[in-house]
Amino acid sequence: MENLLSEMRDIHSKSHVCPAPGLENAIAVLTGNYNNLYSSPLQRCSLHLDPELVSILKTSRDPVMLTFAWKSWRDVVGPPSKPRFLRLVELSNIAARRNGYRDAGEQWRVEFEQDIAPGAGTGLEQAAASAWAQIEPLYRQLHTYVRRKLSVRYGEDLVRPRGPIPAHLLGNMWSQSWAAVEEFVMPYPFKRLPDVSAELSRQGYTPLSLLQVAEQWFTSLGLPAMPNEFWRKSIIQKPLDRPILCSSSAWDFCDGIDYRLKMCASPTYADFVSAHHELAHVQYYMHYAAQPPLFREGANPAFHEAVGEMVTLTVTNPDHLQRLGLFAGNNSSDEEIHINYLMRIALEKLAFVPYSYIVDLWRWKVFSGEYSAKELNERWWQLRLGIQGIAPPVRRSERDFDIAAKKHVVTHRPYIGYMVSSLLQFQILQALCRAAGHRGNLHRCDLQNRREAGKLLSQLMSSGSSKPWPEVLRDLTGGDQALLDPRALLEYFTPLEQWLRVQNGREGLERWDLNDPEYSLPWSSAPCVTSSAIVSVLLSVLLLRL
Ligand code: X8Z
Ligand code: ZN
Repeated sequence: MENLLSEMRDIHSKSHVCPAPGLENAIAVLTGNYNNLYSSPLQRCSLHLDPELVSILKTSRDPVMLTFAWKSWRDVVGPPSKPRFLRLVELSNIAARRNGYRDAGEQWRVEFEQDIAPGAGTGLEQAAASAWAQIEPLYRQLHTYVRRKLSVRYGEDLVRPRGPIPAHLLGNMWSQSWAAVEEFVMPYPFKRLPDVSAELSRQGYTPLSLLQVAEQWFTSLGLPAMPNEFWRKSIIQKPLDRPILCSSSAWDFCDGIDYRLKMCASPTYADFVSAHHELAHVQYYMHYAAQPPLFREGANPAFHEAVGEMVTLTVTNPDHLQRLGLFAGNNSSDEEIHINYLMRIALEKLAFVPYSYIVDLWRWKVFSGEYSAKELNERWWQLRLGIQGIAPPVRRSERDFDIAAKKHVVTHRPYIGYMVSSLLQFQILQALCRAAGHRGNLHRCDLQNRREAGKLLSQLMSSGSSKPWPEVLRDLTGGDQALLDPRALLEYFTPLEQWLRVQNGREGLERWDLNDPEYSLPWSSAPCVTSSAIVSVLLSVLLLRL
């Protein structure tokens, strides 16, 4: 297993592609990578997933370029990963069965303590399906609206008015976050959301002052400041003397003193968000430090991320940004600004829910044998279409293995925790805002200085994984919520949902179905071909008779 994992990790991190003929200049401009223009043929093929291909997907608006980046990444990683992945599934299942589980999917799900006992049930599967059923109507409203705007931008031939959205047009390699197409879909384009990056730069923020603002948010709730050790040993800006991997992370050295951050902070909105998120992880570490080592974790695998994301939800709202002086010259009480803000959050977090569901739904069914090795890609695209409403930009077959485009799949890391956390962050936010006595819409809840909320958050984090998560949730919410309870998320987005329903108007637009020729994409017209083939055979028979 370790060998297979290491081979797949290498395929993922080392694969690179060559610019398609005719796109070299445009790619150089988009990615800032000029190797492909001036180097030897070998060096020319230097487009990696990150940063080049990811950034093409994010910034290009040319469907040919987008198709190139989307397809070429899948071409290089899919086929070599497939046999290795299949063998990994076999071995994982053998190991799981020796441990008394039906298959590796069940072993993964047990981490969430929803299944009653090994081999006894699939509680998490049911909980996820039921949560998705409740969120789907809201998601379809967002999908319908975004599709219409993309249809205006790219034309109805490419984005069918009643069809799925082509996967390469959503600004993300996996169509998991739609934040990069914000410019096409802002409800009130003239009511601009705060340009936090510009303000941070203008006001001369440094990596240190950015982190201090985040620290101050926690201390204002009565939570502890970062210890001296943290400030002494963390990396908060990109070192000049050596290369490092810049993705942000927070570290617990498990001695009750040493906590560190690794981040290449710069004065941008993304890093403002990330600083709060990472410090939330450190707060969690500090709070459960008194627990025995086994319990120094989140209450279940989704809690750590959920707490971090909850903090980013409350610190990005326009009221809070105005309080920090990062929303210059605008009136944060304008309702239209808040609809814009809700759209921004929906593109990031609501669009992500079905994606975070299907990655493991697919893997659970592969582990259990419900999906056979002969239909892996077809089944993946059935979920992509049926649940996400996304279609591939070019025809796919079983020679492709598109799910391998995602790192968590080839590194064999469970993904359902991201779905749980997508819902849980709203549950935690709702509970803290209630404790803080917040009235009115949930998306306008600003927790700064709310010590009652801080106390509750402290309590949640201090128990680590020493209590079953339902107890932790009960203590937090006062009783009536389950894991994967979407009510708080739905409450949060209510004003946007009402707005979307008015915009989308006509009934039935929220549908997509590749079996219906009216909705189908140019290359996926099997039903039309079949029916026209039948018609032509009938006509020939008729003509012959005549
Ligand atoms: O993998 C991550 C984090 C590390 S836990 C960067 N995320 C998922 C992804 O990138 O697919 C965060 C959002 C979902
Ligand atoms: Zn995190």
